[in-house]
Amino acid sequence: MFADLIIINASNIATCADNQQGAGIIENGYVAVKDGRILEAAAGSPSQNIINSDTEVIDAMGKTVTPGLVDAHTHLVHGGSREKELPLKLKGVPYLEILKMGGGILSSVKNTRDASKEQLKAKALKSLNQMLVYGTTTVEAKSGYGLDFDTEVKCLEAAKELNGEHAVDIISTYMGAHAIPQEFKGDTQGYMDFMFEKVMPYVADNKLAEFLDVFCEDGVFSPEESRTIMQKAKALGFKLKIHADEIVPLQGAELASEMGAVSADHLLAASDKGIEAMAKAKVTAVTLPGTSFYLMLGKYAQARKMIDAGVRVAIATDYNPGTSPTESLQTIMSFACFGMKLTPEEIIKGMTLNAAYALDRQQEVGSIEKGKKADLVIFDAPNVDYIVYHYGINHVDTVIKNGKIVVKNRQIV
Ligand code: IZC
Ligand code: ZN
Repeated sequence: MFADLIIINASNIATCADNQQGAGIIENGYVAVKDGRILEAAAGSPSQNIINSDTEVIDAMGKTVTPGLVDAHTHLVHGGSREKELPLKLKGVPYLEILKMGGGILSSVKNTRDASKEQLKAKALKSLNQMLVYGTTTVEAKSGYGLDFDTEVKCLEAAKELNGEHAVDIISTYMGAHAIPQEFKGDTQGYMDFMFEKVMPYVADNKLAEFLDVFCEDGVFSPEESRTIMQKAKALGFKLKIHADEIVPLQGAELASEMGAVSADHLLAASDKGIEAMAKAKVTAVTLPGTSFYLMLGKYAQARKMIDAGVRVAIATDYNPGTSPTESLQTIMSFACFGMKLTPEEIIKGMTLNAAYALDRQQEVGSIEKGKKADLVIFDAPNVDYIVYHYGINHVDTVIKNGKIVVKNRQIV
């Protein structure tokens, strides 16, 4: 069998295979691709038996190959931006205080309701292009800036259409439980009933989202309310995610474990018991160190403790207009390293295989192993450590999606 494409002479290949230590590094090797899938990856040179005149050969001398990056937590589709809140933030007004004043998420809700689907798609498309150029080939996208029926559906449809139109694969999450909209102010139960009766069945029936996520936080949804929402979601066939223990410790990690969530995200204030429960229930931790930085919280999720406890730790951007306005997982690598003290190999695995686990896509993407999707990034860096060490710039040279070159010399082709 002849390969369609082979990357040769790669100085490092981070396979991120599950059974390997660290990022499963192969030195001086090649990766062969056939029919959009990984054919083989190994040290040395490929056998001439898999190369013919139709095989495209890329020389990656001095470069590093990783799986396509997987961004397991973003709020991709939204209207507007929140740079006007910077002075408030700098004055020290807390995030949850700005939300209480009708700003924060609720100001993004207004902008999202005011935008047409085409406008939302155009804005999200720009972000998807940025992501791709920075090496992301799979992204999770939450709704949650509409809250009313029409706008939630508009945002989920926008994500679904973009998934069909753009190289980046989009996995959708319904997050109506992101805030209580102004029209239900003081009536959280009323808003929950509205979601249960009107929105969730429609989203499930029309396959607009695979996951459901809840913002379990002081002043947003209590642990009891979050549990009820998750139970309803489960009954409708949604897989579960939860914004857990982001700011105030509310035993969100324990709740995620009890409910069998696929992931629990944020976890800055997770308890030791919660971390143990996650290990036992095999809930993937999605850490979002860019958000810790941006909220100036002065602390990060205890990723080392989680890894030592046997929790699978993913790392994502949390791309959103309020607490992490960046599409770049490479930027987040710096915070994961210097904030959470993770090693570059742990970081790469956290943004590939472990992130795939957080999206229940571990069979399809996240590692360079025979049969998986040929989603690959060639970084202009001699090793994985260098990508993290030399921070603040884009090291991507080439991105391959489903076996096809989609970014070359940092440009979308
Ligand atoms: O828009 O503030 N934490 N949701 C929960 C967010 C941050 C996004 C936002
Ligand atoms: Zn989030």
